[in-house]
Amino acid sequence: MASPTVNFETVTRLLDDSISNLGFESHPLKIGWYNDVLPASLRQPHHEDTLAVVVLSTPDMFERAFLPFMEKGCCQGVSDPIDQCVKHTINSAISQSFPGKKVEVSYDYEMLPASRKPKFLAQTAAHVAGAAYYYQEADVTDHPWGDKKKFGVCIHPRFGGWFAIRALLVFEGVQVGCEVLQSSPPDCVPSREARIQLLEDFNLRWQDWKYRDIIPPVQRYSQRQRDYFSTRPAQRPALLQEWG
Ligand code: GSH
Repeated sequence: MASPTVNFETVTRLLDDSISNLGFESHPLKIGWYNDVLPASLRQPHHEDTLAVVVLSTPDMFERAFLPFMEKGCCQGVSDPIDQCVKHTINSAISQSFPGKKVEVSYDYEMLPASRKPKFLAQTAAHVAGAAYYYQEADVTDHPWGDKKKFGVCIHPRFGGWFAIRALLVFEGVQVGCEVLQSSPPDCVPSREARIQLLEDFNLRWQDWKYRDIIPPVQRYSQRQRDYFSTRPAQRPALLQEWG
């Protein structure tokens, strides 16, 4: 059977057939949209018309992909089981959905060896793909923080802050025409006051999860998932064992 044509319209449908029931979402973009907002040193080394996809994990990822992955016992003793699970899920989806296609995958935790810079800027990619608005200091008029830097944060229109950006897939050699128009991510935190609240909650007390509720989400992480991520990585295997 001939493999289906990969283009801007079909790419996320093909991918979602494999990963949406495991708690992942995919959003297409053109490399040019990403490169246009970044300085040369941070751009992706691909033609501006190249097709790419940003992959997010939603609250379901933990119960639908991670716990079953751990139950198979293939990650005993590794220090990065979440990253391994995400990598395994995305690699399997690529081989299943795009057999024979060259897809370069960068994960959120990967650094470039020479510069030690991240392989891609996850929040920028999610924003330009229209997946989640990246709220930054510059989005707050007359911000009250002087020269105390505040890190920005992405908010998803359905999950608020209850999601994570996991990977950028670049479909080398697949070019997107100029008929594809970029959509802005929904601006779900439009007021100055709420943006101040968001950036302060994220920068000063991210561990209490409150910034994630800046909009009412359709779903949050389960108590089990919160307990897992609130536990230090070294103590997480004991927690998994306790859960049986
Ligand atoms: N590298 C470790 C592993 O692979 O198990 C730790 C992974 C980890 O805790 N990642 C965080 C995460 O997934 C940071 S991206 N958090 C979910 C969230 O913050 O929503």
